[in-house]
Amino acid sequence: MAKKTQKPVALVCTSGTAAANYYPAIVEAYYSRVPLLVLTADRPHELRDNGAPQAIDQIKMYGAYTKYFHEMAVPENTEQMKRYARRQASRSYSIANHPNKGPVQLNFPFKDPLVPDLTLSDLWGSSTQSFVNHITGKEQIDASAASQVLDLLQGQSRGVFVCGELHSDEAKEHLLQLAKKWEVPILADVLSNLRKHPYTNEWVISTYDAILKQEEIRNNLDVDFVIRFGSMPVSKPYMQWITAQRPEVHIVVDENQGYREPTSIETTMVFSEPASLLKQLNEAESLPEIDRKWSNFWFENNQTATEILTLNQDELTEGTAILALSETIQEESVVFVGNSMPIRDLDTFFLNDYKSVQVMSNRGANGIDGVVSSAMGVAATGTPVTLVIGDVSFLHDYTALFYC
Ligand SMILES: Cc1ncc(C[n+]2csc(CCOP(=O)(O)OP(=O)(O)O)c2C)c(N)n1
Repeated sequence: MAKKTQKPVALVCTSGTAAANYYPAIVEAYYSRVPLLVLTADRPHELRDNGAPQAIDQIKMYGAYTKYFHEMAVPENTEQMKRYARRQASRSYSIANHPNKGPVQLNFPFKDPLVPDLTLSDLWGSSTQSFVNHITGKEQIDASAASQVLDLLQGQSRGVFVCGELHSDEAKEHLLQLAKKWEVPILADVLSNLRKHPYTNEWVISTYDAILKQEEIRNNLDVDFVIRFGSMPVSKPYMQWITAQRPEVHIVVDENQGYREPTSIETTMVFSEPASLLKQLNEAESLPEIDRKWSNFWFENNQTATEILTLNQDELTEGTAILALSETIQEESVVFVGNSMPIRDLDTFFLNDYKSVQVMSNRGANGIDGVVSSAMGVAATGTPVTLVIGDVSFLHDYTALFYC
C-alpha cells in the first residue's frame, strides 16, 4: 500500500517473532525507499529477558534498516503523555515520509490489562491536523550547480539518458520534454514507467536491453555521456556496457545523498530532486550538439528490435505472454512483477505505448519472498493488479491470498 500511495502505512504486530517476521519487508522497504511506520507491541520492562512468554529483544531490532527508532514510554492517561504520544506519531510519520523515504520503528511496552480503554475523553485528538506540523523543503539545484553540469557536457555529442525506477511525475514529464528537445535517447528501464506513459515519445528506447545483448554492438558502441535518473536499471547488458565503456561523463542524479551507483566507474553524483535539474536543463539557453548518427542509431534499432521481438506470437513463451498482457491490460492498472526472470521478461517484452499502466516490483533487495503480499497491498488501495510471478516465488508467499 505504501509503495503505491507513496505515503506511510502503519504495520501493527504483537511482541516476539511476530515483529521478527517483518524483517525482510523492512529490508526491502529501506532499500526501495518505501515509507513505513512499524509499530511493534512489546512486554513491559519488568518482563524482559527473564523467561516471560513472547518476549524477545525488540530494541532497534531492525538495525540499520530503519531511519528512526524510539522506545515509547508505558502509556499513562495524563495530558503530558498524550501530547508526547502525538508528538512521536507526527515526528515518525514525517521521518518516514521525508526523502529518502523509508521505515521507522516505534516499540510499545504494554502492561496487563492489554485491552485499551477507548472511552477516555479526547483520546484521538484532532484527526484532521498533525500535532507537530512539518514543512520540508525540496532539494533544489541552483543555477550555478546546473551550469556546472552543463559545463561537464560541453563537446560531448554521443549521450543517453538512463531512467530506472522514479516516482516523480513532474520529473518524468520534464525528461520526456528534454529528450525530444535535445534529441537524446532515454534508455528506459521497465520500472521507469516511461514506456507506458500518456506522454511517451519516440525518444523512449524500451528495447535497449535487447540491443545491448548483442555483444558486437555492445563492444563497438562508444558513448560520451550518460545521465541517469532513478535506481540502477534491471538490464545486465547495460551494466556490462557502461562498465566497459567508462563514459567520459557519467552523471547519477539522486535526491538527498542517495548513493545508488554500483558500477564503480568515474562518476559525478548530482544531489538534487530530478525534476529540479531537468527543469534547469530544459530552460538552458543552449545545449551541447548531439551527433545525429548517434541518435538515429538508437531510434532505428529500437524500431527494428520492436519488430523482431513482436514477430512470432504463435508459440506460447514468456515473451508472448508478456506481449499479450501488454496488449490486453486495462488502463490505470498495475503490473506487479516478481524476481528474478519475470522482471527481466517484462524488461524485454513490455514495450512502448500510450497507456497509463504502472509496473512495480520489489527491487530494493530483489527478494522472491513477500511478492504476493506486495501485490495484494497494491490491490488493497483500489487499483486493479496483475501479478507476474515465478512458481517458486509464488509458493513462498501464496498464503497471502487468504486475505483476499
Ligand atoms: C528470499 C529469497 N531467497 C532466495 C533468493 C534467490 N533467488 C533468486 S531467483 C530465485 C528463483 C525464483 O524462481 P521462480 O519464482 O520460479 O522465478 P524464475 O525462475 O522465473 O526467476 C531464487 C531462489 C531470493 N532472491 N530471495
